[in-house]
Amino acid sequence: MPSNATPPDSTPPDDTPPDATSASGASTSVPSTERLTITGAEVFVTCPGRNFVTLRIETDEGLYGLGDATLNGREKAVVSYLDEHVIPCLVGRDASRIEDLWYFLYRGAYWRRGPVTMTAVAAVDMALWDLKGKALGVPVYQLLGGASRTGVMAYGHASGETVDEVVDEVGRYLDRGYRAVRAQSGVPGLPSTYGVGRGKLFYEPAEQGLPSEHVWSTSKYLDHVPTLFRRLRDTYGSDVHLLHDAHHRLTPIQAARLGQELEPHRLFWLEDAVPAENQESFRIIRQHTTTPLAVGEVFNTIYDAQTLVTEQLIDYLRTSLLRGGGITHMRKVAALAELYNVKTGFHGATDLSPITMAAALHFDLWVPNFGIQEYMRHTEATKEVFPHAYSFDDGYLHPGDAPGLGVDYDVEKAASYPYERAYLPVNRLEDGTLFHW
Ligand code: EZ4
Ligand code: CO
Repeated sequence: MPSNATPPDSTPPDDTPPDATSASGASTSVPSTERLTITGAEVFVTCPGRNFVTLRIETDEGLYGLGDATLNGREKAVVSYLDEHVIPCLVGRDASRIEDLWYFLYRGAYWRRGPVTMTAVAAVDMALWDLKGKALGVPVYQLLGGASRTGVMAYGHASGETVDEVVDEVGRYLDRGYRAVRAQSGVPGLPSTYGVGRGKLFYEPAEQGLPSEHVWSTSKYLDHVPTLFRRLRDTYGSDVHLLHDAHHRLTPIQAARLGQELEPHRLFWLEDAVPAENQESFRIIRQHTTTPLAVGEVFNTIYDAQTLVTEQLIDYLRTSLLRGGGITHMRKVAALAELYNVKTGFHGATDLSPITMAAALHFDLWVPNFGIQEYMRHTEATKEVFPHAYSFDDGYLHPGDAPGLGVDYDVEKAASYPYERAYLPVNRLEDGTLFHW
């Protein structure tokens, strides 16, 4: 071992020994959760309809914790990051020290942030919260501070090639009890549109094989969207929450125009109006429209949202636990957002596994500034591979009361669905220019 290496189980020098005597002379007994030594960890890849990467951390107590490590279209990069660079460092460490391990992986890497790194960090973090809940015999939402609500409002995805199809599909969600529905439609004059599903009540963004290509016209899109929401309001009235995702394709001033034109239809939110690398873009949109704004499914850390939150440029932050470094980091992000009246609205597409969904639901049930939870149903095969305690009833999700996250991973069933290369599509303008999503 090199001379500057610290043994994994060493106690930091400033730790107070458990038998220390206080200044008053009384003996202070510092309660401590028992040490839970990590004995090993394994990464699994399965494709029950789509690819998922799962981290399982094992301990000397025989308990294991599960974390989601799926990065849509870049799955193997995270597998390698975990196998080669994270797992060797975990073995022998104390799984009960979640915060310390988070900083070990974040600060210790030197190369901070980025989707691959932060997905790997999130996978470890989820697995450690799962382990702590199991070790203490409580669901994770109890560890966070307990339930702030009785259920987690979810929104579903309605889509169709035509406005008529979308209207019918929104109706199907309302029949199932949903209070909130995202609506996306094909655009007249464009052969295909991302976000328009291939099946009823189910939508999967990635496609097997190499990336397919869509053709995009912002002007055709902008002319069409207000028509869709006028029809939806005329049909279903004002009670249902309606949401829409622009997938980062507009300029700030185009987003401002769309926001204005949608104001009469009172959207719950307009999502990803512009690419958000440039947080200042939202100042322009905000100056022009009262349509609520949501962004953040591609963010990795608090720094991606700092300006947006502290200048109150958005209403909902969509960074999922999976992209944002897990529960440990996202609760700091949520606390900052709470100060500025920004609510959560976690990403919950099918490319986040049931482990992320479970972790999100524990977080959502607790977090004071909860807004809404995206919920795209997984395939039946996915549910078999990941048996879970969470449930949907009458528009609301609940994480259940199983200890930890309440999700398992059936290694044998998973093995019957081997990895298949899959990608999100790419998007080109009518003249062939490669465009934003
Ligand atoms: O494009 O999850 O709001 N949901 C979305 C998703 C994302 C995919 C990317 O992997 O925008 O469909
Ligand atoms: Co989105």
